[in-house]
Amino acid sequence: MNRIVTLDEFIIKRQKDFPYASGELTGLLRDIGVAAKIVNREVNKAGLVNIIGEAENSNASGDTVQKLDMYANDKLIECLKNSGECCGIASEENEDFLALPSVESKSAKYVVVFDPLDGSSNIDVNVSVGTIFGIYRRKSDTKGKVQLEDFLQKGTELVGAGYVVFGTSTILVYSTGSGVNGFTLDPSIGEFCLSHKDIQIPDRGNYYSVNQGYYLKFDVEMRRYIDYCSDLNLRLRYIGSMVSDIHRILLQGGIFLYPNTRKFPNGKLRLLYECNPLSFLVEQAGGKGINTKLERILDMQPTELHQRTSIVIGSPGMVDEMKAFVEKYSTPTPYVAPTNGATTS
Ligand code: AHM
Ligand code: MG
Repeated sequence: MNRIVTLDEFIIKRQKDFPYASGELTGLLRDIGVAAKIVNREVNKAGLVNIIGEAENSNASGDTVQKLDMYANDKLIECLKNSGECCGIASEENEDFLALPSVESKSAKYVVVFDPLDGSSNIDVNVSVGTIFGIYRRKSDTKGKVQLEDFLQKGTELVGAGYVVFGTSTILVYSTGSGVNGFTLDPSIGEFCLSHKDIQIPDRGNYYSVNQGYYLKFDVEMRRYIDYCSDLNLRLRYIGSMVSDIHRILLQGGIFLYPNTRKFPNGKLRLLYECNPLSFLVEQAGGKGINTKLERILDMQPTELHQRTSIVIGSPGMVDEMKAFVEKYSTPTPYVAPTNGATTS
């Protein structure tokens, strides 16, 4: 029988591979693992809320029943606050970032960005949801308070990122920039155990993932590409939790698209909380992530915390092919005649 490797053992072993590592990132990852177990416990019993008795937002003991996404948000903040390794947090659920007080007068050097429960519209119907996180080294002076600039860093500056999918089993996938590994929670021992070692995304896959209900609202080149996927008999899979769709694509190959629509001219998904961490992981596994302007997601300079972007992400061969479609079919910028009397050649 193979010996089980737990998430904690794995993280510590990885730290030993870096002789100058101080253990702070290690501590942070372990704290995120703990938060994931707490959220998992609550997600698993979400369906029981109605049986236990949800009246006027109160449960049987009179406590206020929180929406699960807010619960996950609070638990992550709590764990990171107590960790002492993190000086600031930005969450999809909070308007502004939070500066955390130092623990034992220690000045922490990392900030964490996260989407506490991605795909939360799926919770009530027992469909997979997930937590996404990204870790940056702070840029501002560690003596002062954390600043907005500490969060508005390009994805290329990520020192680590990951997600937890609460699906048929609970899986935590993370990378600190040297490969991607996945850990499945064994509920009988309460440990995440290494189950997906050194994940490599296939060059192509049989799946495409897009909300085809918006087809008529996409730009023409995107519609052509989606028609092409359908012509190839690729299988359409769209869960409505990006993290779950990306998990399948990471393991089996494929492409995920959330292009700009008329309602969301810059795309819907959040650069900081969803697109950057997932692009970091997909790139670490050999894949690609770009926007519909064909810019690499990780190279985008964020200008605000809740910035949105379009995204095309997944198997490298398929993202390149989509890129070729956009280049071929996108409408050329219309010629504007000079108005100042200057002549053109
Ligand atoms: P959320 O973070 O509020 O849950 O929204 C993000 C989710 C993604 O997980 C998913 O891919 C997308 O929104 C679904 O949006 P739509 O219903 O427009 O297809
Ligand atoms: Mg989300």
